[in-house]
Amino acid sequence: MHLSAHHPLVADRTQDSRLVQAYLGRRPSVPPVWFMRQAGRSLPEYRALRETSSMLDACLQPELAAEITMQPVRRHGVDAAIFFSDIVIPLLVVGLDVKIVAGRGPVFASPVRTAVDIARVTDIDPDTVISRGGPIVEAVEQITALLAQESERRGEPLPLIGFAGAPFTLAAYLVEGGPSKDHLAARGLIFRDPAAWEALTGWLAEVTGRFLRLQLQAGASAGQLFDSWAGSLAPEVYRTAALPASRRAVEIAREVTPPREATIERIPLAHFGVGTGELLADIATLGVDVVGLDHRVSIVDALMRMNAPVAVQGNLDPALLFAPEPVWQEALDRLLRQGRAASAHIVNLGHGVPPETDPDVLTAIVRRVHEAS
Ligand code: 1CP
Repeated sequence: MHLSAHHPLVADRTQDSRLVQAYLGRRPSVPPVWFMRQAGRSLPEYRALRETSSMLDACLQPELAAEITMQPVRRHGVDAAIFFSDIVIPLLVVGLDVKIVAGRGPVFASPVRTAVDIARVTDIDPDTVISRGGPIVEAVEQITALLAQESERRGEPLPLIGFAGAPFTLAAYLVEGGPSKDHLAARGLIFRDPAAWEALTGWLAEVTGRFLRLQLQAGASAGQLFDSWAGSLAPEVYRTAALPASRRAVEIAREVTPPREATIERIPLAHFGVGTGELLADIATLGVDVVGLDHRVSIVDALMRMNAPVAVQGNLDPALLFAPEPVWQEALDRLLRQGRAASAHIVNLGHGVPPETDPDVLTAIVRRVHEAS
């Protein structure tokens, strides 16, 4: 496969970045910080760019996606960019009818509920995500070029994080047909028709794993699997109905082929889900380098539950973004102290940036993390 000049496996430009060092479990002198959903509605410059195109159109216009990806990097001084896309993009790319409804989220024209619906979807060749993935590859190449320019200004390398949705979370949207509080239709299918469920999540693993691998092959320096809604599963259900497909997606993402001159040993992968406190021992068996935590579990408890050599990422409560400065400062300082118990700690929120956030608070958090050390 074609590798751009800015590819981490070619030039190793980002190998020494704070983020990649921490993702590989080597504690940099200054902990890296980025925010889930750092690009998006909290930024007036994002709202201005998005005025003329729909969310999903913006994701498939390389120049626009690249510009939106760069906005929070330039504004906040975060240590990484995260690809501006969405977890449902690979499903759109392979031909499913999905829209992002403002204020709600992804909505599918036809929910996938019966064995017949599932067969219709799993008939699609997962390689379609690669053959039609031109706009994704192009966007990643543009972003890595822009990051190289920004790195020169800052005097330090800046990596791009690629991402994909985990099979369970994608199935939760597909089976429900849209966002849901309790994911009851999806969780019901697990018990009602385990074979159909396995076929669906198995196919999703092939598609979403390829979507992530495509970004890594095009130049992203790290990847994150978002299993946002896994926390709605009992641990024994997670273990049998979600974990195997996530493991397969990770395996596919790890198939990136390094060129002969590469010196980096691997492209690090992270995992994140909301409310995963009870699942951490299982998540630790996925073989990712980094485990993201939401704010409901402390880093110290998480490390005990995982008992594995992983870096941790998180987990400032997003509600603190609305607190007086001394309140979030104290919580952040406590988080930084806790992070020292891990092999490495990447500062992030416990979930995405709320759209109502004052962006100056995010900039102030980045400054404090960088100055605290
Ligand atoms: O009009 C808009 O601006 C739509 C809002 C929006 C944005 C900015 C959506 C719809 N997706 C995105 C981009 C997006 N989606 C990113 C951007 C990169 C960044 O972080 O800066 C990322 C990483 C995602 C991934 C994503 N989409 C997840 C996993 C992360 C998480 O927050 O848990 C999930 C669950 C989605 C589904 C989705 N897409 C959009 C919304 C509003 C939702 C959530 C709906 C729900 O609550 O179920």
